[in-house]
Amino acid sequence: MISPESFYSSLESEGVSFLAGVPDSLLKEFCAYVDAVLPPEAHVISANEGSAVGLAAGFHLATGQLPMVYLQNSGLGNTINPLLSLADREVYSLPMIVLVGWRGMPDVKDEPQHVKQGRVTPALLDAMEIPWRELDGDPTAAREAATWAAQTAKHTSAPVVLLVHKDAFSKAEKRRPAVVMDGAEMTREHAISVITATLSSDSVIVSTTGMISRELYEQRVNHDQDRSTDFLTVGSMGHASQIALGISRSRPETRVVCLDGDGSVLMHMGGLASIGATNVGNLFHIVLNNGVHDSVGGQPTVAQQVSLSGVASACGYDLVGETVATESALIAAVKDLGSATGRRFLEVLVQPGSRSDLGRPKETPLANRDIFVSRLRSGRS
Ligand SMILES: Cc1ncc(C[n+]2csc(CCOP(=O)(O)OP(=O)(O)O)c2C)c(N)n1
Repeated sequence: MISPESFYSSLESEGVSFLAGVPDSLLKEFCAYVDAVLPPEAHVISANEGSAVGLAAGFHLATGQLPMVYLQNSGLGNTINPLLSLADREVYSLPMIVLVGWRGMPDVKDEPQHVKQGRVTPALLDAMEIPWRELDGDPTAAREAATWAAQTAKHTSAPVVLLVHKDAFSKAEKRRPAVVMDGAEMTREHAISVITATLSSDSVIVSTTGMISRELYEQRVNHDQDRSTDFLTVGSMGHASQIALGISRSRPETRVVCLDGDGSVLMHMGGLASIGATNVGNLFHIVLNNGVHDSVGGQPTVAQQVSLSGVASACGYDLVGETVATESALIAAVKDLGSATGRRFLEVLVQPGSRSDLGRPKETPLANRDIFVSRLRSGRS
């Protein structure tokens, strides 16, 4: 396996002096290490993968030095525009190493949302004419790959990709202790159970990528609750609120709830402006803010410093509740905002972490879609 510390030191000796990215489960040990050792001026956990490319571009323009961007291949789509229309040799020709966690690699079992993305990743990189190499767990090959990537990026003055296999990295030699949001008393899973128990049972729920959807699903199964009201957005991180908006605009009589995460909201925060500017539909947007990307290793998000409620107010939501951190305040706020109309927002501070035996949805995304739409279109919600 590759030690995060020695891989980082290979990169450093090749002149890499700035990193930006969105954390990934396959890269989590490397991400934890750089998050622990790099000062803020040398590392940014960015809102989305495209903005990480932008940050890397700006760093290179300002310093002439070589940056690295890291991401999960799910986020490759977010990078395509800035890689092709900014960093590409035929545009501004900006060198950078792009470290990509390869979820859904062929012959490695993975979740449905990763399978196709994983299969087409090499072809996508080829189509983008970006040179790439794989990084399995071999430490010597990893050192050579770091040298190859840095030399190629500098020589061509363009992006190069290192595609990282599952289990390539060993445990981080250093990691920052997790920060708990001020006053957060509930786990995310408990908050979800309180929310679902308090909402009116005809509410339709669109939940975001990662543990939030998994915990919602588990809770439905464990308590033998109706699952036909839930759309689990297993992929497409950051878009759950817009799926919910699309539903609520088209079915204004339906109570639509979006269960979002702070990392997901930040990823495409412009969506909040679209919700605030909409004057049709009944949408209750709830953000479970644990201040971290919990689903992929717990790396911090800037939602530890940013008031998401303040952003929602500024975007023009009809009603923004006081941020809540306790069970009693959550119940009161969900009753209050849940029975109101228009576009409403509630930020819930929760603790990081999840159960180690948390399951995954047993139904396929297609089966989830089918039971969801048949319920939704039947008018029972
Ligand atoms: C475009 C994209 N980038 C990255 C990922 C990997 N990923 C899955 S869940 C997640 C973190 C979600 O964080 P948040 O919304 O705060 O929810 P939490 O896991 O903390 O509950 C990330 C980065 C992804 N699925 N898609």
